[in-house]
Amino acid sequence: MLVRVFYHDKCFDGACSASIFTRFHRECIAPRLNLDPANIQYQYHGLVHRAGALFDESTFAPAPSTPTQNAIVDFKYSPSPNLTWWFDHHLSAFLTPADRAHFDRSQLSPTGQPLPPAQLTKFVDTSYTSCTSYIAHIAQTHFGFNTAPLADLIHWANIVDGALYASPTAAVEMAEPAMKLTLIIESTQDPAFIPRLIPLLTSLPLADVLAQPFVAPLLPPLLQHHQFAINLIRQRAQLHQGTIFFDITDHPMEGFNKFIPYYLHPDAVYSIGLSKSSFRTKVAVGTNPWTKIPPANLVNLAQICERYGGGGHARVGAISFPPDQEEAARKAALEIVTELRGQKP
Ligand SMILES: [Mn+2]
Repeated sequence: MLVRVFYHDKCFDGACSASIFTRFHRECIAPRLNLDPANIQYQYHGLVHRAGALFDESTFAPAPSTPTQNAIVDFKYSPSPNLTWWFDHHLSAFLTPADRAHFDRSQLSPTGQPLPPAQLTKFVDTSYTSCTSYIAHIAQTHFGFNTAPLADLIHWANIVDGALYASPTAAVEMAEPAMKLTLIIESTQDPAFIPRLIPLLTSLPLADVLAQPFVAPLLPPLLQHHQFAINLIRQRAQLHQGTIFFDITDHPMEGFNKFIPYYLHPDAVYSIGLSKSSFRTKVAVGTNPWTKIPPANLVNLAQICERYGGGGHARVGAISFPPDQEEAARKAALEIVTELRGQKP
């Protein structure tokens, strides 16, 4: 049998979800299908969010002369008749109401009765912090999967996907193997890397995964870049009236850890960063996740960003400008800085 596992690409929770799904399938589903796990081939395919159709139906096609199952984990639903398994925990799990209705029908027998839990193969629950923890829960309660050896992996998938770091130091100093693996997973440009990593995530402790010869050498240059970003933001960040502003457009970079401003200035409430990458100039507007200010007294940053054509959530938002509109981006950033410094929280 061929099992194709489609997972949220360049995401720690996506890779862990693919790994835990594989182990669950091998330990619980193969015996139900009377298959020797040695005769099952697991293949991994990363999925990214993009405009329009997310899936090319042909990628789910049955393999010639081999029984095939397709699974999607930590990513949107597909109504493809060739989709066997689906697990997601995102609010935006369905692209359309028709997809939602298709999913609802998959929970019923041909006569319209709710299927017993052990016959369900498609699952969504937005109350789970990580898809990894959701797969573990369903696999354990519906199929008798033993999740005990995976407790550490599940713990870290929740911390990373929920950004539940204990402190700015934990978020920025990245002492834990899970955070170092996250840094590598989010920045890899090698399409073969994550598929190679996935099977190891549920067969080795995370520290041992990080020590693999194909993993370990990737870390030092990323940590070096991270340290460069910390030093640059340290030089530029100005904290006044609870709001940090920094402009690093003269050092274009594809990304940096968004908790750095609060690591440098733990007393700040808001942070506005102006930065530049190959494809945009970005105004990033955030609230310190560790602020002691009660949520009711905090400004809704999504509303501010929407005024400038951006968006986001109440606590964190962003506005993207084309790379050649740096001055417009700077003007917007400085207006927002003035507005937030005028707030009395
Ligand atoms: Mn996730």
